[in-house]
Amino acid sequence: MNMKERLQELQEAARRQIQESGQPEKLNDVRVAFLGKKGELTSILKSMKDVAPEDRPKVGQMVNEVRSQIEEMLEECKTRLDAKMREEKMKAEYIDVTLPAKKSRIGHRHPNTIALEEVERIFIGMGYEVVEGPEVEYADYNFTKLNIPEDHPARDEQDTFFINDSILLRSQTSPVQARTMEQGKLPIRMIAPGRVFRSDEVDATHSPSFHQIEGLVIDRNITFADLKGTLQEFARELFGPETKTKFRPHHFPFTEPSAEVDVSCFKCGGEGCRFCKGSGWIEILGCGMVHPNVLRMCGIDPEEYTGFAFGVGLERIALLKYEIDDMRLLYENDARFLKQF
Ligand code: 2NL
Repeated sequence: MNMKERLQELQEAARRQIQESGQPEKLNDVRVAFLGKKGELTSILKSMKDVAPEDRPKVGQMVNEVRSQIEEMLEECKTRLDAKMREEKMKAEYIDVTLPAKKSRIGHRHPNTIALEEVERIFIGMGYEVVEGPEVEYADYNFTKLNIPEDHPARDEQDTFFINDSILLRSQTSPVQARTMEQGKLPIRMIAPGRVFRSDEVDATHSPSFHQIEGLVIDRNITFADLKGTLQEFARELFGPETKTKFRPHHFPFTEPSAEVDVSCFKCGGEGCRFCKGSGWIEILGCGMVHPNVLRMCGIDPEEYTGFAFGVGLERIALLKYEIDDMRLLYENDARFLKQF
């Protein structure tokens, strides 16, 4: 067999093996078998010494042509195999993006937070600012500046958590308002929401730590009529447009005159039901005209400025609005309870 025939046969054998390889690894074996150091083509090159010297350039050229033919076939086959592999991979890893997704289970707001944000929304709508302050306070801000002197029974009544003689856990959020008044920027239209502390036993309506929202308006010519109108509007927005309010005289040391506010029962509309214990009214907050002593102690001239203030218990609002009958449920954080609101 002459050189040309050997080379043709070799090329043919390579073509067949390349076609049959089917996998990139096998294809590599074929490359080694034909083009490698100990491969078929190399051994042909080694037998060049048997070729007549005048034929060597021609035979050399043929060898090179066969080499590049085989390389080309290898390359083309590799491209084809890679494409096939990729396609198979795509099929195997196919994701149906139209399938329904796994429901992500996110939490949601606590009923206290829902109620707080509702109250904030109402007052922000009336032009109020939301202001926060420290939970650990000076007795001075918590009591003295609010017209509750050293020997006043309210200091005992409120059963306060004292840290020392002059520092305590605030028993109301009014110290935030006292601090705001002291800053001297008037007029003031603010609410102060936040955690407060009183040394109470835990039961269905009491907790040693609960939340209050207090409101304060200070300007020239603020009257009890402004107080009534504001709280009437607040009650309507919170409990519905049919809600009526009733202001009953009351006493707070920091306001004069003072009142407690009842709203008509939003369950029975005032007829009397189990919810309002037959009276048709539900007590929701305390309020009054800021006492001149408070204004004076906070650096405001009571001859020039007047104001009103009010305080509501956040938990009380949440319990009423969501018809929860035990305050303790609000603190247990049982997800089965919380997810109902
Ligand atoms: C209630 C009663 C009230 C205030 C809080 C207040 C604050 C300042 C001056 C005057 Cl800085 N008053 N706050 C006034 C009246 C009542 O809360 O029963 N809260 C649950």
